[in-house]
Amino acid sequence: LQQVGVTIWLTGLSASGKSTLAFALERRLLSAGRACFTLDGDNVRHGLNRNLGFSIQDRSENIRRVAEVARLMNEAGLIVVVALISPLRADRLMAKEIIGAEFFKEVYVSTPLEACEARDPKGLYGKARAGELAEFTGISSPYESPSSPDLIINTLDAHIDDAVERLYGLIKSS
Ligand code: GGZ
Repeated sequence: LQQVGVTIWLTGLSASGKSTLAFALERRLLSAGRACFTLDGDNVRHGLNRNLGFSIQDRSENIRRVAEVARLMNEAGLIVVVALISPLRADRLMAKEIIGAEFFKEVYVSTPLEACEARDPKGLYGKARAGELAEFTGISSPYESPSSPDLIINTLDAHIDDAVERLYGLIKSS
């Protein structure tokens, strides 16, 4: 069994479905006997990155640290699934450079803002619209969509199992 550590980097808005896809892909990989680990923004921000907020600078540092951890895990042979909003092209490019272009697959979870806002599972969009939450991605902080991602998943028209198979295909072809 070939064990090459690659990083699947999911970028997209809050509530776009990144975490759901990441953990579903992790289950798929583990059941295929592949060692993998998911680095999810919401989780990492409770530990390693608990001192970081949502300014442009702090997001950049969040992304840098996660990319460095992903690289270490790749070196150890793990497949890493990253789920971070990672809103700016420059920061995603930095992540690609840290991890190494050949081990980095960029996936755009392209669920539109209106759909993410309608879902609003944590009420964050509501708070952002009410002015109670500053620098919220898509409302009061920018999101730059990827110009040439390796894969695009729109959770509005993709079934989760199909999306996971497409993600799995990215790993098999690497
Ligand atoms: C964006 C925020 C914010 C602001 C809190 N902007 O959907 P969630 O709730 O569960 O996950 C989001 C998470 C975003 O963290 P990331 O580390 O992925 O962001 S970045 O890559 O930009 O550094 C969201 C919650 O944190 N959250 N405040 N102002 N998302």
